[in-house]
Amino acid sequence: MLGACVEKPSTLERIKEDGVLRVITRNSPATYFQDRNGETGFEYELVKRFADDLGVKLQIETADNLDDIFSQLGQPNGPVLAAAGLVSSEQRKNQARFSHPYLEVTPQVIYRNGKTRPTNAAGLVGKRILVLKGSSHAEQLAELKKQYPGLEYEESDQVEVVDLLRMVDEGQIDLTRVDSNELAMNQVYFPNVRVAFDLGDTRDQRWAVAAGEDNSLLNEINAFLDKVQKNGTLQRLKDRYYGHVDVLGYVGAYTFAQHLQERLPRFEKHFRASAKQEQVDWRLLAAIGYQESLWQAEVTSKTGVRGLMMLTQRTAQAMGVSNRLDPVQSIRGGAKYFMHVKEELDDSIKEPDRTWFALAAYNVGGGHLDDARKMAQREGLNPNKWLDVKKMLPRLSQKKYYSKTKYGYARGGEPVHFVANIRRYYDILTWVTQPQLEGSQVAEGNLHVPGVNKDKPAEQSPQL
Ligand code: BLG
Repeated sequence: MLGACVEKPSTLERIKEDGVLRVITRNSPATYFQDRNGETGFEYELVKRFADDLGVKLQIETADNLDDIFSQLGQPNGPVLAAAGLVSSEQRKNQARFSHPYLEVTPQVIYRNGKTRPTNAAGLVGKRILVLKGSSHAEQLAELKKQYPGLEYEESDQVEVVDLLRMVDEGQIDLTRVDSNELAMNQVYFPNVRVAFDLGDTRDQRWAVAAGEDNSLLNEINAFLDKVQKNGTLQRLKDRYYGHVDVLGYVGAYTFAQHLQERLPRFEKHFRASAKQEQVDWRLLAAIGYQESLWQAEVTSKTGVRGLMMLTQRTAQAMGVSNRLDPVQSIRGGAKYFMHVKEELDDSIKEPDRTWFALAAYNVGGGHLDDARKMAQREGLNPNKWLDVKKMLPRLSQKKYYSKTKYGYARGGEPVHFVANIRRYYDILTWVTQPQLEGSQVAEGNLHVPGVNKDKPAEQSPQL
């Protein structure tokens, strides 16, 4: 019998047999962390889709630094795939094989607004520079040092990119060098952080598998990456994680970061208290408050709607709010009204869409929202899906459509922007703040960057 000659299973066959894809990554906002729904992050979401396609479970492991990622990838019983914002380099090609690219990034030198801005490599000399140990940034600075012997920099494996940006923001170091996507994601937390200049060529992020001959997994990865590139999934993920600056604009992103530090702390305990009362995520209430008033208590809109949560007179009365300009009353009334409109929604609308519909109703009223849902139904769209109904809402301001509806004209474009902005703020807030802790005291200024604890040295940071 030739039974003894049975071939060793390929890596891909083994993964399918075991039913598990073991992936190594970094615990950082641009890769993998925990948010309100559990595990998340750009790399996590991409690799989760890959595991789903393979029909296997995803098992995430985290390494403290980049060198560890590559050494663990080579272990016989180690993880089979590294998805950690990696860029291939000559040095790394001996340790691993890299996939097709999925994200283009540009290395950028970061400085603090108000300090002298270096504009080229020579401007790095004489500055306090800190970068991630073992990173391609460190590798390239080592190269630059040959040309500029006066260039000094430090490497650390005790920090993540968020720490580096925070240290620049707070003036503890002069400069760092990070990839453009990491800055894009973090810009909204650090108002003083600015790009000095792009240093180096645009590079591609890729997944890595262990060095060797077996191409089974790598081929499958490449086919998957090509597919998500073509079907738009990749673009949607990029927009969700790195699109803040595009959506908010540079000014909007700086402004949000500033307001997060300067305005939110005053109201945070009130958002938390009302959230607890109404059984809703406080960060969603805070996001509504930001959209409505940029966290300002004494505002009045052109249409006479007032206060931090922008209550109409009618809503205020119905919610028992006697002074709309009192932020505590406004937040309480807004929270109560939000939950009220949510409960009024049709049972057929399920989460997460239910939350987006409730936001739209908060802004445009339940009647107009119903009109848009009916329109969706007539168009063969799904009246329970926000993605479909939001296409109909702007029609409520066109006579040929609104004249045939029950509630008539409405500025239907407004709730579409309203919901989109709130979702964006909500995402950002869930990345920077901790969830409402059970029975915790309501604390002020509880801002928190994922993976980093400001009060403790980085090595003691909780693994999220
Ligand atoms: C909302 C009310 C809804 C009301 C709709 O208007 O106000 N929401 C609140 O008071 C919280 O109750 O629905 S209805 O009762 O079914 O009619 C429709 O009238 C508020 C909106 C209006 C909007 N902001 C909260 O999102 C607003 O102020 N728009 C005008 C902006 S500006 O004047 O052009 O700048």
